[in-house]
Amino acid sequence: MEPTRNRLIDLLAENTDTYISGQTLSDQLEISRSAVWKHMKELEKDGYQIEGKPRKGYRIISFPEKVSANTVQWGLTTDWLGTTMIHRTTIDSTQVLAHKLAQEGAPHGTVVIADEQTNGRGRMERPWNSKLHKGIWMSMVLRPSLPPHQAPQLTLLTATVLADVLQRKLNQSLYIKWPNDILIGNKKVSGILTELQAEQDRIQYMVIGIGMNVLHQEGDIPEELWHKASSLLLETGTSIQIKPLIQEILAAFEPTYAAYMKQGFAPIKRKWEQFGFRLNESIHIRTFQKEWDATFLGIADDGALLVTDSAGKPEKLYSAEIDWFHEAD
Ligand code: BTX
Repeated sequence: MEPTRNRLIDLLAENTDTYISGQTLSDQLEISRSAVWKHMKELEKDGYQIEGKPRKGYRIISFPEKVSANTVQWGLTTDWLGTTMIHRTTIDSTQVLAHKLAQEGAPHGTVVIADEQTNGRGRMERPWNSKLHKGIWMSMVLRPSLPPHQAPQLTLLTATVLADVLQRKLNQSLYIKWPNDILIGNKKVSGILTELQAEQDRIQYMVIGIGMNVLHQEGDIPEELWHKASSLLLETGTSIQIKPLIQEILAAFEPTYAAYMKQGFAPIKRKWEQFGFRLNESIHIRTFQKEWDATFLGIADDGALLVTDSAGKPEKLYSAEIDWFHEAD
């Protein structure tokens, strides 16, 4: 957020029980009184309720729940993630805008958030339902100095961050279904889409998209997804506010990413396996050549799925059709 506006909110927030004069604000922020007034009008548009009294000054009455770049950035505890933030009420896909901004040179840590996506996408161009004000629809631009083959590790890292944040908030068991779904019970509440612009040996930038169903009630989920999708509200009975949840995810992502860049993938792999759906259980696998019942052993250092082959030896899988719910006889 613009630093002046952030400081203005800080000043108002420190003085909620008293009025603070326009002159004091103008002195402290080193801007003119008309500039103070303009900032107030912008804050009101974001849903801050500010009372202005002649000869007394300004007092903040309520802080918005509304999501905007200002409201998310105020109180955000990150150093670089979300310092550049773009919010749209409606967008085709936050991935599309994030790619465009990245190509135009947007800095590492740029975040794009929308209240609604009209053309949200999952992997392999599958559609991602993104209903207005019901969930988190967000993309992060990252510029890691990594070779492209390590990119899948960042998908798994993101999944551990989401699982950790949700577990802290919900006190409910949840799972990560390889590679990128967060499940509560057997239903998907969140998905991650990692896209990459890379040269042969270097990532130029990545866009990590996070979709999370937060406040959907039954009618908000399309009928064709009822059997596999749900929301935090439907699964836990708790209405979680979207703005603080975004802030928590960003605040948890930043140090996890920093630790990964320093220490590598091993801690992430351990964490991922704590949440791994069907770990050490039987799953059914189909590839072009064959199909077999396997035991899910975990994930390999490069993010591949580790299963037993038909002879019972460990095998890495990068893509296959997996029947996760298969019960061995
Ligand atoms: P995925 O390919 O693993 O999952 C897509 C599949 O999930 C769909 O084919 C459908 O069956 C199901 N699905 C669709 N919408 C939902 C939903 N809201 N909840 C649960 N299941 C659903 C997962 O892809 C990656 C999703 C990333 C979405 C984010 S939102 C912000 C960013 N912008 C964007 O366009 N995509 C990402």
